Amino acid sequence: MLFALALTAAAFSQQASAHAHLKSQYPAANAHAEASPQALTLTFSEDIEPAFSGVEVTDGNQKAVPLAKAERAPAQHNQLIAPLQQPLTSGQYLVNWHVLSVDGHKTKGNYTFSVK
Ligand SMILES: [Cu+2]
Repeated sequence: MLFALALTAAAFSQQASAHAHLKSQYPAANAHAEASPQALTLTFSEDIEPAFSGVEVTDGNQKAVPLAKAERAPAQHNQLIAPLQQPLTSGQYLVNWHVLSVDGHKTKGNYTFSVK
């Protein structure tokens, strides 16, 4: 009984201190995409607040790539989707993301991918 309670408490405190870390993304980090994606999709370890979360992309010349405002996926609150306003041309891209997780913690990071 005590053991079970201790386990529950441990699981709960781990949950409470978890931040939104980037779990997976499309196109994948370091991927060489065959063609331009229609949107960037970032999936986090925790649910996020879309109003305080965003994605910026720059090309190989550090020029900003036009993106529509990133939205949280309607049925998956840990997923951020940033539609591209025009197809990406061949080259290397840097993705900078920042999110506010529902527990109130901010996290950010970046990764690159390229389009053939
Ligand atoms: Cu947190």
